[in-house]
Amino acid sequence: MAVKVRHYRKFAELLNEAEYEKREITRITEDILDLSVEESYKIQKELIKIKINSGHRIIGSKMGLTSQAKMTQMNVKEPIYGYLFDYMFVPNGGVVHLSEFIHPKVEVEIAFILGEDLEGPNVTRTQVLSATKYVAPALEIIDSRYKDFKFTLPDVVADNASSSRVVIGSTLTPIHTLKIDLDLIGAALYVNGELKACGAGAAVLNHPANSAAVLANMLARKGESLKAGDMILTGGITEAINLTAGDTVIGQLDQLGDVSFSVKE
Ligand code: OOG
Ligand code: MG
Repeated sequence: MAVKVRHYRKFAELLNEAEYEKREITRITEDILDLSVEESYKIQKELIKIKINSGHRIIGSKMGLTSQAKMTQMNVKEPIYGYLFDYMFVPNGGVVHLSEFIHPKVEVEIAFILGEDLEGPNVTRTQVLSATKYVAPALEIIDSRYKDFKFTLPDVVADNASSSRVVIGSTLTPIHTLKIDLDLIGAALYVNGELKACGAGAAVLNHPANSAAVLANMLARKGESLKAGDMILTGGITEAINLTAGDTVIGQLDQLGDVSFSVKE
């Protein structure tokens, strides 16, 4: 049974309410067993419309499930994208409260800020690198609206790729000043001074610029494109780490610097 068009809105409303009320819901694919990825992006689109209609503004986009560590952790095999909104922004060194979330996790990522438009199809990593103005260290807080943080690919697409909060480091590094290429950049994630996960930029589709290229090419299939000034999160380099009250989280990336936040009750 395919999803009837009128149902996209219903599932989008359910996901939005779950985020707003911080309450888990059952997976859409428990209701609609054969929900396709294409249909799930239509639900995501309705969800984005609901947020825009309630006065929120898009501040960037994100790729998800771009590393083997993330794909293995979530048992999902294809990259996905979603959108970041103004209410998700947490200043570097800021505080979040556990009460804002259902079951949050954190990931260390590399963010790109474009200096030129990027329009697919066939965008390459080289084109991404020449269109990028700055790169920055980022921490993404993801918070699936689904019970026990478990989902299939279409479920997580519909849920705006689990987007919840984003922290960007205070230093934006002009990409042409990098002395080591982004695939060789080391990334370490510390919680309360303890190393929880580490990896290198290459974990993200061999090079984080490939992730932005995949995004541009996925958007092109929908007649959309990336614009100068856009921020893109390229995806978790390592597996995501659960957050608890009292945590101070620091992401450290070679050349790009640090990014941090803390979690209170
Ligand atoms: C989906 C979002 C994944 C990433 O960086 O891989 C993501 C999830 O794992 O809940 O943001
Ligand atoms: Mg992420």
